[in-house]
Amino acid sequence: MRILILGGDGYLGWPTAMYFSQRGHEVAVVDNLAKRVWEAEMGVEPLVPIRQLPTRIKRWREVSGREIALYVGDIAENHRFVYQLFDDFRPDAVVHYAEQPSAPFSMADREKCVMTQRNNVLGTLNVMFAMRHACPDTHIVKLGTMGEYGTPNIDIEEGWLELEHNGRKDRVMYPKKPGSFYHLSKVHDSNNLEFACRIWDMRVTDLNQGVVYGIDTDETALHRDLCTSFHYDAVFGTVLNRFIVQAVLGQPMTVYGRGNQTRGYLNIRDTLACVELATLNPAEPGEFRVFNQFTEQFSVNELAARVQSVAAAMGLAAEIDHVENPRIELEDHYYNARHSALVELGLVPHLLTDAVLAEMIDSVVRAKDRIDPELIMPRIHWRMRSPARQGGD
Ligand code: NAD
Ligand code: USQ
Repeated sequence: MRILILGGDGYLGWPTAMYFSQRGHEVAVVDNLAKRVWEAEMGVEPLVPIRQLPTRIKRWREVSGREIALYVGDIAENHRFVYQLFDDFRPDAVVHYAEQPSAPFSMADREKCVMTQRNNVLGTLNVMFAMRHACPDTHIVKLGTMGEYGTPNIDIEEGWLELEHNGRKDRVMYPKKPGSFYHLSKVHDSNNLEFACRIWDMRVTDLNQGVVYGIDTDETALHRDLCTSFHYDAVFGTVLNRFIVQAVLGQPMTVYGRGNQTRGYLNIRDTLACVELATLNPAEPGEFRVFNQFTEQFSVNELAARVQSVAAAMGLAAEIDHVENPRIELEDHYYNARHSALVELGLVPHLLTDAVLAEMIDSVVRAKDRIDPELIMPRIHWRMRSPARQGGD
């Protein structure tokens, strides 16, 4: 297949590009390198330096003998670039990762909130319109997030809900209660894509992905220049990746609040497997298909305890600290989310075993000298101060 990866310089996009390339697909990546700018703006760096995208592609060619095509451009702000891209590459499938992915970043101030929603929502709209023009039958696999649902007090279904009201029945999109302006941007995307399915017969799979953890995939492990960007800072780092780094550093793990916040999690290797399953089994024309993409659910306390126990077995005395929660989120709540569609398509999950945790700890130990302890504590709070007190907006 001809597969276009939007956001191909990112944590998930780059390993996905190599994964499909390794399996004989014709792959092109698109990125405007914005994440590298946002990192610079926030003063953070991935744990291990990552090569420039053209260098990674060159190294991949040397290591695998395979080509990955590159398009550098902004899908949100440059619609002409997007139209040209689709006219030129004519993909059979599009995997869309190209968004600002951090909840804390989107909550920092007005500018970052607006930038996040503008970038994410307009990028997806430009892609929809360009696909309608150049390749209306192409399937789009869009990365959404489990956080679109929030933590409702009822079971979470896969995207849709059968409703009975005053004696009548309907099938509606599952109600959303997201917890940040970033997560909200994904809700807006889902609504726009579902509408495009209804009016243009687009084929869409919305992957409501849980929190991803992990450092290596089979392809990133082939050469150190192929590694992907692993963040542990309080802006772009996700919770398990952060806890591993904190354990290695000997700094207490930062459980926010009471720590009973429960989420769906998956290994980065399963992200690739799920995206492949969705791509090889496309949605029908007019179908807005939603998969909840995670393999296990844990509370933050459970994750911290797991890391602590594996670290102890490796001679690392990891402590757990309950720090003030910088977010506004339920800390004690019901959580039961269905996630059977991908398993029915054949997903065999990589679960969070002690061996997986030990492998991650080992990798981080090798890069321990590069950890900057200053980047650990959260500085962005959901309870924004008033502009007058903050001296800005
Ligand atoms: P990432 O920031 O590492 O990758 C996103 C890439 O998209 C970056 O390289 C960035 O430069 C690029 N990009 C952003 N806006 C762009 C634009 N307008 N034009 C072109 N390129 C643009 O993020 P990630 O962790 O790899 O996440 C990828 C996707 O998966 C995101 O949509 C994110 O919301 C979603 N997701 C991630 C996780 C996770 O735990 N990492 C979980 C659920 C969903
Ligand atoms: N948390 C802590 N301590 C930390 C960091 C986080 O207790 O040091 C808690 C948070 O309060 C939250 C949970 O861990 O309750 C998850 O936080 P996270 O930062 O790992 O994940 P989140 O902000 O939800 O965002 C990440 C990705 C995002 C993706 C989302 C999937 O950055 O791109 O959409 O995971 S989901 O959470 O399912 O919506």
